[in-house]
Amino acid sequence: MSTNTTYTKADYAGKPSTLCKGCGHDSITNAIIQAYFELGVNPTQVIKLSGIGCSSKTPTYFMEKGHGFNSVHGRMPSVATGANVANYRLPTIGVSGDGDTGSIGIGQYLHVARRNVDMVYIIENNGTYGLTKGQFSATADLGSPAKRGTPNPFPCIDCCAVAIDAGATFVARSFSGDRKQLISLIKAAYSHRGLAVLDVISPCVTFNNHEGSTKSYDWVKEHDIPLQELQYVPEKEEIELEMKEGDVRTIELHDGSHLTLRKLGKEHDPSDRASALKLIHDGVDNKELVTGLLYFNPEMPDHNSILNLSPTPLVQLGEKDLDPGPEVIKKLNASMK
Ligand SMILES: Cc1ncc(C[n+]2csc(CCOP(=O)(O)OP(=O)(O)O)c2C)c(N)n1
Ligand code: SF4
Ligand SMILES: [Mg+2]
Repeated sequence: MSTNTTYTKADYAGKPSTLCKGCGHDSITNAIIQAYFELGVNPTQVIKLSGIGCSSKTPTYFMEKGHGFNSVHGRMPSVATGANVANYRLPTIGVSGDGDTGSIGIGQYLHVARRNVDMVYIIENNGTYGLTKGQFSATADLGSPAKRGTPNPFPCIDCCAVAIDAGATFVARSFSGDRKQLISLIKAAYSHRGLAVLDVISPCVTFNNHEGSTKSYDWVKEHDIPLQELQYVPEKEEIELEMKEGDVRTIELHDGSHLTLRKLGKEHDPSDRASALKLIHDGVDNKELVTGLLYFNPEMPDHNSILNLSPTPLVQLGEKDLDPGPEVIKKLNASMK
């Protein structure tokens, strides 16, 4: 439920989508709109970024008055890092595709994770290059057939495993068709200080929704194993569980809000890095799609804290604030001789 009385839901909308009817990416856009509306985020004061792809078109479809930048293919992470360093007060959300992140952008992705840049990073993962008409991306599973039947000869890159290995501090997987889980995870990702990766399986109805594809709606529905039932509780609200009884655990996020997790099936401790990686790799081997919060580490400082930036965002510093004066410059020059 939303306690947002400052903005209407329409304030979070963008231009009408031009994607194919039924594309998973549109469901993710709707979940972003709902989550940011419920959080009460000022929709004009966000940084929204993307690379290139059908997925990367989607920031146009939400928070129209936010600060948007559509970067080069696979280069969103470096633009996001720069934007976040320039003004850490504006929350940053990046939307990417499995091609944009797992193929051409894999190098930049590793470094944004390693630096723990404070942003929500959503991968709209359909296992294919939708925009360029259906080639396999690096997240397509080994043996999963293309639309004309050719099996993928290469093993997949798992964007969650790679992010955990590289140093990301909040890593979750979801499905565009599981709106409730997705909205809770987006809200929790927003409240986390550091890199929050959401790898969302998002079927491409035009090029990768056929029988046998491990990114089709039918396959995902049949193989989805949610780890937890999730409930996001805002900072100001008391934790009143809507959940049925069970094994419930609550984690506190950096802004004082909470995420409660009720164990559904498999035993998993999201603070255990090694077991998160094992869970993901076992999932690939056993053809199971494990969704939910996979890994969470609130202890690591985020990129801006590591850089020890001034409390005033860099973008607001004037010439006077930045000029140390002739004496300091003289000393500095002398020290370099
Ligand atoms: C440097 C560069 N190389 C290749 C392309 C062609 N290209 C555009 S989008 C794309 C793949 C997009 O796939 P993905 O990120 O998974 O997005 P989707 O369309 O599936 O949502 C490619 C290869 C490009 N635009 N720029
Ligand atoms: S081609 Fe695929 S990914 Fe692109 S809009 Fe259509 S369904 Fe979505
Ligand atoms: Mg794709």
